[in-house]
Amino acid sequence: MAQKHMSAVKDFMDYVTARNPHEPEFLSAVREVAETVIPFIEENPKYKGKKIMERLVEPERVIMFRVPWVDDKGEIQVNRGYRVQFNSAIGPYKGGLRFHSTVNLSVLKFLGFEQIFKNSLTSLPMGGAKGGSDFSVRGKTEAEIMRFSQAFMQELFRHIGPDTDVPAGDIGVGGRELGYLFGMYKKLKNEFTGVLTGKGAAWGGSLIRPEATGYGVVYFAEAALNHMGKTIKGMEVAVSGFGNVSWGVVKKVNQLGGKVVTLSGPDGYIYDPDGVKGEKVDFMLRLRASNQDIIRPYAEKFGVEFFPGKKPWERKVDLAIPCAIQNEFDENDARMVVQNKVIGVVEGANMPLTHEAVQIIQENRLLYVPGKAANAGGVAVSGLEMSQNAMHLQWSAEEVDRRLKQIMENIHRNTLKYGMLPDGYVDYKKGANIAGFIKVADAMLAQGVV
Ligand code: 2IT
Repeated sequence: MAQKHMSAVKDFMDYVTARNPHEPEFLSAVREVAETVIPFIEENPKYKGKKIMERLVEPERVIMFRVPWVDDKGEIQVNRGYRVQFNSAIGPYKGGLRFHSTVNLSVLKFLGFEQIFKNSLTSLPMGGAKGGSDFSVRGKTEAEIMRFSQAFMQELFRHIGPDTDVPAGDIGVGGRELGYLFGMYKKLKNEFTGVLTGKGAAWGGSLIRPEATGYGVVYFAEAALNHMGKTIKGMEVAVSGFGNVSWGVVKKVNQLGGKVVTLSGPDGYIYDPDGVKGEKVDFMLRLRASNQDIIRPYAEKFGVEFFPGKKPWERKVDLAIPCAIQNEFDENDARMVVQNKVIGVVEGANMPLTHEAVQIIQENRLLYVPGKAANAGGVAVSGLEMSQNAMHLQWSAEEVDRRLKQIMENIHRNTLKYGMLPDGYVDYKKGANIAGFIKVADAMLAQGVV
């Protein structure tokens, strides 16, 4: 980076840090974008001097609310609810809800900020948002999850709507939770509308939405591998997590002839040399529904090795796809992956790699694809669900999958356009940030200072 650009990035980061001093996750998401987008702005008179980045880092609105509910023992519980409505320049606010113990304002601002660029990349008209609560489904009963979800929607409902803000799922919010959230919204508003995506197929949901995030990750990985003259067919893949994203990745890797040999939880990882396939894939869904948040039962049921407290990145594989949570993959993991001659790392989760890990991977010229490009298939099919809801019809699974594949290949082309470096290496981070930025920035400039 040129010296003048470096100091522009530093000045901007000092400004953002001073305004958001206690938000490390948010600051690191902003830094990832600023380092690639500020030099681009500096070189483009159209964007220079318009304070676009200063406007972008300020959410249009943050809603924080009390979520009181009664547990099975009759005790009153209090959680905190949030919706960060970050940017609506290119469409209604859109982004998931996360129910997890680590949720706080910084985490949701990081996710909402990422969502602006991700949604822009899909080419569909969706602004950026994120929400959730510090509630964890771990150890909760079905009835407790229902009461909490209802209590959460009792406040959120007045801030969302099919043309205003359309939430979906994320960690801890799957089909079950979305059902309870949708039921309460419908009761309060007396309206059956497409206010949430990821709905069940029988009540307004899109086919393939549950699979979409993971399928999209693998479509993107395949496009990037093809660009290198390779294919995922025959490859061994290390995956972390065992939730929605991992599940979709496993299914699509299998379909394309690859093999996923690891899954993980907060308790460690399993190594399955035969590959996660057949009934093992369905078992992932049962593990998720058990609300225990551990992977060990997989090893016990299928007689494979379990490595307590370890991460899958120590395995010698062809490709690594972290699908669990932010910052799960650090610089030591990056060094291990480089040493093991892994082809690259494709992010299934949102920012699973730390800043230092990304640097090491890219410096060593390994393939690196950021989540905002690779996992955009989830929100893309959410966008397709909104279209189907607006038209009051439902496309076939084949139709949705075909459109998803097309969207991911389109994102790949677009990121390639801005990410190709003079030495032929593709900086997908740079490509995704700039391609995502341009559409939002153009819309903001057109709409004036609002
Ligand atoms: O991180 C994400 O892109 C999501 N959790 C999905 C958001 C959505 O609105 O489908």
